[in-house]
Amino acid sequence: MQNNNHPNQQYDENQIQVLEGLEAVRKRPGMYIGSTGPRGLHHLVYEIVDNAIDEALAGYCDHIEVDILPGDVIRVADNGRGIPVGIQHQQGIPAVTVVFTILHAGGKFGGGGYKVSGGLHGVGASVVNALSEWLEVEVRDGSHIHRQRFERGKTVTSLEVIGTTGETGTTVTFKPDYQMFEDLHYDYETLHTRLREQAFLNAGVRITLTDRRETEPVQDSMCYEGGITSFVEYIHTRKGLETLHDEVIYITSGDDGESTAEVAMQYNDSYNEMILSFANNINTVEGGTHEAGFKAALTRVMNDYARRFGFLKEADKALSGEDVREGLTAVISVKLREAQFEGQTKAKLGNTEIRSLVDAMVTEKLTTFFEENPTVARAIIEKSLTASRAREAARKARELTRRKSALETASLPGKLADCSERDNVRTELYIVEGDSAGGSAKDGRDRRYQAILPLWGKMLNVEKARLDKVYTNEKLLPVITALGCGVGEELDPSKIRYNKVVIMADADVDGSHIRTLLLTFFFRYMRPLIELGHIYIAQPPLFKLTRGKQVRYAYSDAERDQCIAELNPDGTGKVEIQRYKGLGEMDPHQLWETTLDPERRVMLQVTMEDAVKADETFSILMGDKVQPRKEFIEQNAKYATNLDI
Ligand code: TTJ
Repeated sequence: MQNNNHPNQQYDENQIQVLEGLEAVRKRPGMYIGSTGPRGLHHLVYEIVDNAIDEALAGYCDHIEVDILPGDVIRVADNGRGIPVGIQHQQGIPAVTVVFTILHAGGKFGGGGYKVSGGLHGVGASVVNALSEWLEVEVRDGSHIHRQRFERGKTVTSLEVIGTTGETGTTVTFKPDYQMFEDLHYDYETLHTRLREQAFLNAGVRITLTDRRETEPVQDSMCYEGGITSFVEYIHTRKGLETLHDEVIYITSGDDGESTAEVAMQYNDSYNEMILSFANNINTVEGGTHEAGFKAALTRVMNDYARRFGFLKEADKALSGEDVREGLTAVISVKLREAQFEGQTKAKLGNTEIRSLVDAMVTEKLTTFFEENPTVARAIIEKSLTASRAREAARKARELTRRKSALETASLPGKLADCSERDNVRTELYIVEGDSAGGSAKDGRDRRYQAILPLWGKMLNVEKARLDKVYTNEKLLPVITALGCGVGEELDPSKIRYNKVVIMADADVDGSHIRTLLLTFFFRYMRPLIELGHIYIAQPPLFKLTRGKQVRYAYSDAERDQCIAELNPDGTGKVEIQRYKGLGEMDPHQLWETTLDPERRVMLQVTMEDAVKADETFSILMGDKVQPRKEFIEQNAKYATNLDI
């Protein structure tokens, strides 16, 4: 009789399980890494680096090296204890092999570090293995160097000793599989930004990124002893913002074994709030309980202090959340055992216990900080009081505009060419920069469900403007009234008059500015419309290619070349190439064919991530501090098209 625990049989069963598991990853890669585009490709690196960071957080590693090798091969090395090479009894194979071949095995072996779960994060090294043409792991255990190689998730060499060493650590080298990804190119800046963020979030861990694809290597080594405090300082320096008080306020709950929370915050002299929140080092773009707890506590502490020390008199209205967050930059980082991620993009923390943890921590420690630093407290409270007064003035200005527009025949903007359908299921609003493009769009559209709003007037500098200016601005007010769903605190997304709101601007610098302006405006004052997926960006073609009666439109240089090849396969005929410099060059029919017709147009749905990027770009482009703007433009000159969202 065969024993169920017979090692060979168990090994066979495991092999089957392994193959089925990793096969599932290759069948539906998107389910495991979100996409097979550039985001998914870069996600592979984060997935591996996360494992090394866990080892660092457990206190056994202080340096992580990430190398981009020729051929876009990635190598991640740490100086931790090394993944265990001993036989894991449950599986009957070495633990390191388990890590790379069994789905969801992760790199955790009981205790140490926090378990990351949910969303696309922490799917594990086996997913990276499954999606790599090949992957090699090397473990240094202080005496031997062990190595194992896999191809497309399958073990091709058993774990072998290949040498001796006095060092400890783990090195993972992999080449993403061209059968799985559309584009295998790694973008240095994308990795740099993300790894810098990880260095801020994990104080004291050194992360070195090196690009070795060209003969001359490019390198950034990042280590921040100050952690998230350094993060806040970095944001203010990079944006060139003047701070209201010298020191970043840092608050932490300490580690109770279950979870930790930390907040770093500092006020600047702008009018914007920037709260970045993280749960288990994952950027929670949609916020969640940690952010809610922080905001609730901040509002309470500020009001209590303002009342207690007479900044607010009995008859005065309380400071609102928006008042106390004006000009605030804050980084919130929580680490917990079983993070639950919710929301549209799984980027919202759901654990309810974290709300009270952060709320209690901020209430207690910020109150103490204010009591011990009355000068700082005073500067912050006075800024909030000013914000409160400005908001009150804004409300009055808004009422005035409302009354004014009620007197006009219709409350819709005069330049709006509305659609005939009133039900907002199918309706679309095209916001068009420039009168000539607006004219073509009006004539080319399907007027049953497509409305056109041409924008005019000077560009508004939102960075310097207060809400009252936004409400009365000639450029933005027509957008607010055309959408009909209110703005700011009074926004009611269910009242929106159009299902899709499409920003349509030229593919040049001015067009890029107007897109950034509108996205920033939506992000700051109508954020739920982005979250609900109402906002789009039109993609007009860049080229028209004609051969005889055949016409093609191309949206990029690459596509242009492809179209030329298709129109002219034998290279004998002549293809006429027209480059569209602006939407104004298209006649109504062309505009319909390329940009308006739902059957043929190319449109991008704006994500919160796009909006955050626009907001940052905007702050840097429009901010009144010249230095970082200059640097930013210089740094991004070669990425001019990346800037354009
Ligand atoms: C687990 O507990 C015993 C000692 O080793 C711990 C461990 O797993 N350490 C570890 C894993 N260090 N580094 C890793 C690791 C590093 C990379 C680059 C990739 C992966 C999958 C794991």
